[in-house]
Amino acid sequence: MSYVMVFGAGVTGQAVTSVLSAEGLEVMMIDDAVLSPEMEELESFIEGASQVVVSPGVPLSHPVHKLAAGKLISEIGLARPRIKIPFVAVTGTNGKTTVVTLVTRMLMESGMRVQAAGNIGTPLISVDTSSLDVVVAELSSFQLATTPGLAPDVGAWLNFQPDHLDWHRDINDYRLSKARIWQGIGDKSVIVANAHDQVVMSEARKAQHSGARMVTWGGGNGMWRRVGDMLVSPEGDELIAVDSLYRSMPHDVDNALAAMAIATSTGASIEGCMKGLLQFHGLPHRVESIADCNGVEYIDDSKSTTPSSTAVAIAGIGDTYGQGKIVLIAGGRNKGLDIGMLRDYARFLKAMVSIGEAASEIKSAMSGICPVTIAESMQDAVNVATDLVGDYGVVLLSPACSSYDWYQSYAERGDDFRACVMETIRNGGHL
Ligand code: UMA
Repeated sequence: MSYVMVFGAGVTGQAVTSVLSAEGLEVMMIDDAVLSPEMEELESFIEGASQVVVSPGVPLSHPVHKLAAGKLISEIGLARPRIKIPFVAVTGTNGKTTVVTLVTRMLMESGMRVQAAGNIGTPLISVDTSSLDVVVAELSSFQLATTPGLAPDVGAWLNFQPDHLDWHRDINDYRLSKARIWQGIGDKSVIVANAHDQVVMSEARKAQHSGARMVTWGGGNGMWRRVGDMLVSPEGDELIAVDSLYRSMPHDVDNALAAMAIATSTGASIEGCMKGLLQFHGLPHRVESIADCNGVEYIDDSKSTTPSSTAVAIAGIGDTYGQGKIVLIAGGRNKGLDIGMLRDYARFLKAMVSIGEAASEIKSAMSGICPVTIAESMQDAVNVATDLVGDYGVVLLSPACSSYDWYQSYAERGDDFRACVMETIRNGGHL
């Protein structure tokens, strides 16, 4: 009897194995960390399989993708046909988890039974839709790259910046993977797109040939937009003051507008959207203020794993503090991205402390623009940054790199930063 081969024994692989096994299918789970099969062995495992489900973290360069061609199906591809209720899908380089969280709350506050799933944590295949009205999925480019014909009822693409170039073949492959968010979309569906992002809008216009309705947000010309200090609906109604959001950096406003565009396209009421927005107080490790000590604010932005995301954090904080007030701790494992783009934001920086595998690369990229000190540990980095920042300013961890050189995840890195900050403060802070 043939079996389904599941490649990768992480959260996705285990969820797929459990669902398919419960349905009576035979499943063989393989993982490089446990087995690391020789090429011939891998070929023979694949030969005996009816289908091969590859986990999202397995890069396109891994031989399994080529060897299993014709048999490949992603966890999202397996899950999608099982979902018979409205299906909302959200992708984008930055802000996905925040927007999915906001949309989920807005729908709940509108009286709908809703669950968030996908890259946010719970695999889509594990969601029991029998007692739900709608599913909201956060989808990464890894998940979309191996999922054709997603056909969401509401599909949103938030923004596009270089990312994951250590996983994708190149930037175009990354873009095409993201564009799959709208593949197979029907004429009763809704395309939600960022009016300010040229790549997103160009792909949205192509997807519009399906007859799907387009809803835009952002900038001065999006349907959902900011006018003065107010967030405004497509009808021109002033809904909520920017100041009443838990924070009002430009990306917070973008996230709020995107979430309202998505939630109302899914049936949320304006009142539900307002309640969802007002209850939201941010997510951990995303420009999260963790301590204030004698004029110095410590901010954990460990989730910023790309230079573009770090740039957004620097610019937002720089807007409040003025120029030359941030000491930035950055570094980790570079995902094949151009760290040099941070040079454009150097006016907001007083100094940098670089960490991890990319420490020297960062020092060279910022040479002559911003002083960079290399630190050997997070505690060292926090101590050095605290000494450098002086009496007033911000120590910001916004690494622009993944955490996998020193940590298991960005969350573990953020938690370590917090612990080190507390230790520094206990030892007298910068005084
Ligand atoms: N593995 C191999 N060979 C490889 C790579 C990985 O065998 O070449 C094995 C590892 O040994 C490990 C397993 O695969 O046992 C891990 O699989 P995975 O990396 O696909 O991770 P999962 O645990 O299945 O979690 C995935 C997402 N992770 C990634 O895409 C890297 C989770 O997103 C997601 O929450 C979960 O599925 C449920 O959908 C995390 C993430 O970091 C948060 N996502 C990236 C991001 O947000 O930047 C895209």
